[in-house]
Order: sequence, then structure tokens, then C-alpha cells
Amino acid sequence: MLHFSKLTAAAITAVSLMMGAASAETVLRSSDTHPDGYPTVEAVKYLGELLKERTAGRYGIEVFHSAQLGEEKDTIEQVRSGVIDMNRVSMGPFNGLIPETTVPSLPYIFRSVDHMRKVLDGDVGTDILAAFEPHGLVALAFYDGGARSFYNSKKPIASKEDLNGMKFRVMQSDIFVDMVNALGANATPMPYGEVYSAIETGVIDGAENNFPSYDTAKHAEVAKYYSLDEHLMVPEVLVISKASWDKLSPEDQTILRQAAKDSVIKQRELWDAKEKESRAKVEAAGSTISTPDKQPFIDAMVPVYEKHVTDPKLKDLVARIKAVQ
Ligand code: GTR
Repeated sequence: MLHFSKLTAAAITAVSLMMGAASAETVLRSSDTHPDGYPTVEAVKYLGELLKERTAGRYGIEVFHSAQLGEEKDTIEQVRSGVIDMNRVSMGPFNGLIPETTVPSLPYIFRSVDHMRKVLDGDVGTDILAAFEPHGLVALAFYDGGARSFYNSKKPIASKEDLNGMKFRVMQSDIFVDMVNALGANATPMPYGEVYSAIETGVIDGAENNFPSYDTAKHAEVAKYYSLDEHLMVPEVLVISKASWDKLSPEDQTILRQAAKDSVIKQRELWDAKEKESRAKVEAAGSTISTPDKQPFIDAMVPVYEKHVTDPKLKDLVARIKAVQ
């Protein structure tokens, strides 16, 4: 009996949650590659609740998680053409399209998570978000993706030299290919959804990501050696199609922008907790974590900066980021 009523309560909650998004007059469809419960997915759902409340039910958001609408590169194009309204994506896949996004995607550009958050919350962050507009997108907020490190199925990485000749998947951007090559390893760009089986079948030796992705995409099952070199802190970004944006009244645009800003606080809280939880989980499941000296990794990035930061506009962004204390 107790069991039955528990089930009933769960069913009612599920139905009312579903109605939550659906009962708004206009439901914006938002894509995310991560599974339900992931900090980015939950933050966009939270934003949807704020939006619905603040527009008195005129707008809501439905999050299509787990790459239901496709891999990031494809969904970005669909958002640009207005087929999907919104997208929570990494900065990485935008690098070929929007030059300003390459700057926060550079290896070791941020000194720490605090530095990154301070930069993104300030003028530099505002300028990078504004750079999306000429490309059919309005960028609403940055979310946190923490630091990314290498992991592999073969051996612990105790120093930069241990990476020699190894094959790593990277996100589809030239910066990451050049970064891996500069470290003496080989890069294979591929969509996120293909990484698990590529490691399992030995097509690649490993990949690089933060603890929550390493955990939730189950890469930890097939690549037990995680090395905490923290070479990237690529921010996540939440964008809306310019076509969907233009359908909103100026008042509703202001509400959406503010609600997106408010959801950042929530996302960071969820992120900090998830990072700890995922790290503990993978360690308990048998992953080993090594901590190589970062300096040789940092030194090896000079040619990557030389190649990708030539435009004075980008040089200026790099200098402004470095100046943020
Ligand atoms: C994750 C990020 C995703 C995606 C993925 C990847 O950390 O949240 O948006 O970019 O990495 O490596 O493709």
C-alpha cells in the first residue's frame, strides 16, 4: 500500500513537471548533449521555470537532453537556422565560426576557476557573448564546465612525456588539435557521442574532459587513467536562435536575459557539487588520478597561442583576460 502511494505520488509529480513546460503558451525547445540531471540540463530547466513565472505562463522551456536533437555541431546549425530555439553548448564547436570564442578556449588561459568566473562575469564576458549576434545567435549566459584533463585506457600520465604518441579525441576545433599535437600526442576530432566506443574499440587511447562528463558519459568505464593536468577551462554557453529571439517583445527579451543570468548562480552551485560527486564516484569505481607537473604543459602551448592569436582583437582579449586579478 505504501509502495503504491509512493508510486502514485511519483507519477503525479512526473505529470505535473511535464505539464510545467507544456502548459506555457509558447514552449522554447532547448538542446543539450548531457543526460537528464546534469548541471547544465538542470540549469536550463530552472531558467524555464523562472521564465514561465516571470512571463505569467506566456513562455516556458523544454530541454531535450542526452543529444536527442543531435550532436553539438549539428544542433548549432539548427539553432542558427531557427529549427531549434535554444542550445546549451561548449564554446569549442563555435571556434571555426566566431573568432572571439577561441580566446576562452585557449589552453591555460585561465589561472583558476575563480579567475575564469571573474572574467566571464565582467566586460570580457559581455564582449564575447555579443560576438555571437552576427552569426544568427543571441548568447544569453556562460555556464561552468570546470577544468578538462586527459584520460586514457593505457597507462597513468605522470609527466608530459608520457603523452608521446598517444591518440586522444578532442572537440571539433583546430585549437584542440594543435594543442594535443604540441604535447607530442595525436588528436582525433570527433563528436562527443562517439567517444565511448572509440576508446572501447581502441580507435583512440583516450580523450579529455572534466569529471562530470568523464563520469556521466561513462568514459571512466573504458579509460581508467585520469591525469589532472587541467589544460582547458572551456566555458559552456547558452544561446537562443536570433529568429526565436526576434519573436519576443523587448520586455520579454529583458526577462529572458535576466532569468538566464540568474540561472548562472544555480548552475555554478550544481556544478561544484557534481564535480566532487563525479570525482568520488569514478575513484570508487577504480579510476586512478595522477597529478603531472603542469609547467611543461603550459610551456608547450606557446606555438598554439602564436598560431591562433594573431588578430589584434583577439590579442587584446587575451591581454584583458590576463589583467583580470
Ligand atoms: C563537455 C561539454 C559538452 C561537450 C563535451 C565534449 O564537457 O559540457 O558541451 O562539449 O564536453 O567534449 O564534446
